[in-house]
Amino acid sequence: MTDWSLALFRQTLRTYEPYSPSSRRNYRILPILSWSFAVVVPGGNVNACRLRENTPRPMPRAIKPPTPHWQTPTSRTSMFAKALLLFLAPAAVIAVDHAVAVGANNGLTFTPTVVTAAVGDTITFTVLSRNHTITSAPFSGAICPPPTGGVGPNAFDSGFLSDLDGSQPTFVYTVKDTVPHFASCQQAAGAHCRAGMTFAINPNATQTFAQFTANAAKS
Ligand SMILES: [Cu+2]
Repeated sequence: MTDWSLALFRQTLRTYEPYSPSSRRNYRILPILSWSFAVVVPGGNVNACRLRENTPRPMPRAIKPPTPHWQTPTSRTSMFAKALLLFLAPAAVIAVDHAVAVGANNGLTFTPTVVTAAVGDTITFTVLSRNHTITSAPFSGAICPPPTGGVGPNAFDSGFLSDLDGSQPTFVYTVKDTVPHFASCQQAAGAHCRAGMTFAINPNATQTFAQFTANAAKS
């Protein structure tokens, strides 16, 4: 195809640009023009195809690729949160609540009498009869009644909790260390305490629950 015919054809295509506002009408005209070029100019159709390939087409609607998860700030936050959870998980998993009944079956008892607990564990005392306290006491000496507020580091004292109305009140102690803690009841000026209403958290070989109960009975 000569330069002038190519130029003319380009101009024709430009004139009848398929995407111009009057494109519907031009679509009808364009094949006729193309055909005439094919007849008049050998190779015109091939060039028409080439030209049409070069014709700008509407851009496909942009599809934004998803941002890689390692680049988004939220992802970084969630990854940090996951790492933190993994770090904290062991502590969260091993924290246990130990249930202790106080005065079950109208007795002067703690059930169970001994709890082995880790730091962070909780002990939930539920008073099932009468009116009692859960008060930390010394291992020996003046045990009964244990003093108000309890004895020793990380002492505890529930105060009087009455089940006389059937409300079954509770007291929750969170374990803060692993040293032995002993407890009893303040009721009746130490009578419950001396009668064996005794309890121990983490007793050991030198400070046993049996010895504490024996000490209480004598106090
Ligand atoms: Cu009591």
